[in-house]
Amino acid sequence: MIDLYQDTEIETMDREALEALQLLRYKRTVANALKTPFYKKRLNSVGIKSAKDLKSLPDIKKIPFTTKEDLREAYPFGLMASKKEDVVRMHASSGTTGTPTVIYQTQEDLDNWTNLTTRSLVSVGCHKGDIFQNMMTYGLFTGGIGLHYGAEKLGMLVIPASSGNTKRQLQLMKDFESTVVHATPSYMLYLYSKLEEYGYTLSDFKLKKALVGAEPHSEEIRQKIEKLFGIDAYNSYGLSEMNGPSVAFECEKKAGMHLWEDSYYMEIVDEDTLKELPDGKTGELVLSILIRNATPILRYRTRDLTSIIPGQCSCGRISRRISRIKGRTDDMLIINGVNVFPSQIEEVIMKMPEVGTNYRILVKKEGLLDRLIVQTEVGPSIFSDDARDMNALKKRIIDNLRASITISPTVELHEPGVLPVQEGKAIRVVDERGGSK
Ligand code: DLL
Repeated sequence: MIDLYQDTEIETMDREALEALQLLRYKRTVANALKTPFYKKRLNSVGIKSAKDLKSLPDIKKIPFTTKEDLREAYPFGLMASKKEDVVRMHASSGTTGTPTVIYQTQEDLDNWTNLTTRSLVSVGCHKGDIFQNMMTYGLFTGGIGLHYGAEKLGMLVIPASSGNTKRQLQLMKDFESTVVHATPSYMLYLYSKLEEYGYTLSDFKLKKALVGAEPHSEEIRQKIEKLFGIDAYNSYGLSEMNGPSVAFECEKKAGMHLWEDSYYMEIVDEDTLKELPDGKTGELVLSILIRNATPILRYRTRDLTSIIPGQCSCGRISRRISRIKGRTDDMLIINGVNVFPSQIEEVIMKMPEVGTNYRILVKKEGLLDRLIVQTEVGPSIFSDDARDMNALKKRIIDNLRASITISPTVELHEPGVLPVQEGKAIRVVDERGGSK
């Protein structure tokens, strides 16, 4: 018998009990936070001198938000709340856009995180006996190592393949009969596009599920992965500041991602007014981590845009669900005054069966005007030398995009394999306008 839940008591407790647990854990986190000079100053400034000053969950709203800049300023040790000798692991963001942000974990913190990754794997029907090929990067990035321990704890056979080396990935998948893979959605599509070149067909594999995350992707991309490989694909969300993967995970119902509320306290706020938004309304996700001693982070502005899906999931889990990440507050493009999210473009083009597995959005300045260029690969059987066919397809893509984003982009069609591919997170948008966005 395969268990439906990893921890029935926690996953199906009633809301009152969950909120009591959240308050208890929030207080513990605040007590830890007060050990760091950064939070001591912040919390004291709003009258919180000890965890006891937090009498109920609404009191949390008094706490000022924490931003990425705050974490950068605290680099390298400013937010460490445990004794250095009790810390057993660190992770850091890549720091490509500035000083990296660092988080630390004690052994207990790691055990708590592992518990969540195991829970997430169970929620998508993984079990002992599965062969888990982990194609996320291992290292300072949390994607690889994060799910690794959870999968081992569940009893899956883990292949720590890490990212890249597509030829070897395919060989491992075949020879060791991988049943579950973990990768970015863009890499899953790339993997598929390489099957033929390396001499494989789908019948060589025993693959059943893909866990995809770490980058934004539309429902259309999920469906494309599912259709191409003939498998189930599940969305996984997380960020290094909150440990990494398994902050929120889809369950087998595929009806939004359960944000594990016993471990993370979530709020959705209007990104401009910072006022809390009701369920169903899209805004910025704000998270507090409730299960980490070594680096407490309170009311962190993730910059990710999502909404709380009203109502309870039919799987019976109490944790509320968030919708697919729509983009980031800093992702939005302003094209000649019109707001466009890259996700809107992806949604439109990936609905069209003629469009292949890769695309890129370019934004340029031409004189005073912005120009939006959408480059898409076309499926191998579609690409044709007949200019009339290709022009007709281009026109259909432009028409569909105009109907959604109200502007007409230039569309360029490319043969499969021409557009650049990244090993880790895909770079979908290249904005060449400099600071003039
Ligand atoms: O990407 C952690 C992770 C690893 C999640 C593996 C899932 C799977 P960071 O590198 O810190 O951590 O990047 C976090 O990536 O704030 C989102 O903007 C984006 N992101 C992560 N998962 C998703 C997702 C990892 N499922 C940032 N959908 C986040 C959309 C996602 N965006």
